[in-house]
Amino acid sequence: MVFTQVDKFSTKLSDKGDEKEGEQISHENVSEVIPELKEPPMYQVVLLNDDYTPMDYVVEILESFFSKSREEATKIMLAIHHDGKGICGQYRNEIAEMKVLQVNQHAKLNDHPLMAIMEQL
Ligand code: TYC
Repeated sequence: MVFTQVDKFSTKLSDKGDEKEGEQISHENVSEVIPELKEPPMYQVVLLNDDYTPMDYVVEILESFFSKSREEATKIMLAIHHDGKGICGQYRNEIAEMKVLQVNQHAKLNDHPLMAIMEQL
């Protein structure tokens, strides 16, 4: 049985061949090992500054949706306030999308213009 692992994301497609262990594998067999899709991209969730959302509310959002400590959340909130935007965390697509939706929905329900977006890394 031929099992050629080109990298950890490769898959064996054929059982053809009966090389012994350590035996060189022919090009014919190597071509049967097709790499699977690349690792999915990561996204950063970014909070945008505005003139109206209370600072305390932003700190609460960072604590509850992004698991930041009070101290860390305060630093991030102030960085956003000064720089216009700031990174809250990095996630895979589905998780980043969910965070953005949850934050924007929460802000809307509480009548704040706070907005989260996601950016592919
Ligand atoms: N700029 C806001 C204020 O002065 C505070 C704020 C910080 C708003 C971060 C949004 O993502 C934000 N009240």
